[in-house]
Amino acid sequence: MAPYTITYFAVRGRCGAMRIMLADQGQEWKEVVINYENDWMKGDLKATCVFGQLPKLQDGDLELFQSNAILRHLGRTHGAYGSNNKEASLIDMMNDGVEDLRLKYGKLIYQEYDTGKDQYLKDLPDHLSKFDAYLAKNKAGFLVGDKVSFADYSLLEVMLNHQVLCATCLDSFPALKAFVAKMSARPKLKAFLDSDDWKKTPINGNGKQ
Ligand code: GTB
Repeated sequence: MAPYTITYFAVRGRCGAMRIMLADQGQEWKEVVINYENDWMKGDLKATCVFGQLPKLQDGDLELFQSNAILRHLGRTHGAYGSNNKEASLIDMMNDGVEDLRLKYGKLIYQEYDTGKDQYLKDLPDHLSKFDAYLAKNKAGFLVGDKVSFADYSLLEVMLNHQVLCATCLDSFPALKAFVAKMSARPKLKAFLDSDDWKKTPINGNGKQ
């Protein structure tokens, strides 16, 4: 039986990275898909959520909200949180950097897609250059240390979304581009990214991408 249950809307959204991580770690999980207009807006699930929002991860008797807390929990559980305290702190730092970009991306998608896309794409290289420079320092091909971490999954997912937004956006960033290619080629991850479960699930809740 799948040890994990993810409860979320029918999008990748804030569950993309955790699904990528579970797939790469060879884990199974169950999806509970919530219809936004009916189940969520008219039902009583929202009132049961700690912050009134999804996603929720159920792991045995642990019920967890906040997507980054979920990533950290899965990182701790599956050995994807560095090899020591120092690496764990650097992984936290990089994941916070990914979160900053994820929030900017979310603002573009949900609030200013029609008016802000040109400016967003002008600003994007500055953000991407920071990840590129950091990755270039680590010959192992991960953000931190010599094994994959939850921050790598999170960065990969945000980069995949950005490649949909702008197919050429990584072209000036060789370390970042190589990172995306190498991560995407990990066998279990590749199988998941090639699956309908991934490909047919919309990236965002408003159809913009
Ligand atoms: N900090 C939290 C985290 O990281 O988990 C943020 C969670 C969050 O923003 N959740 C949104 C939510 O629950 C869903 S992600 N919104 C409902 C509410 O606040 O009442 C964005 C989103 C919006 C809409 C859809 N949709 O229509 O399918 C999908 C995803």
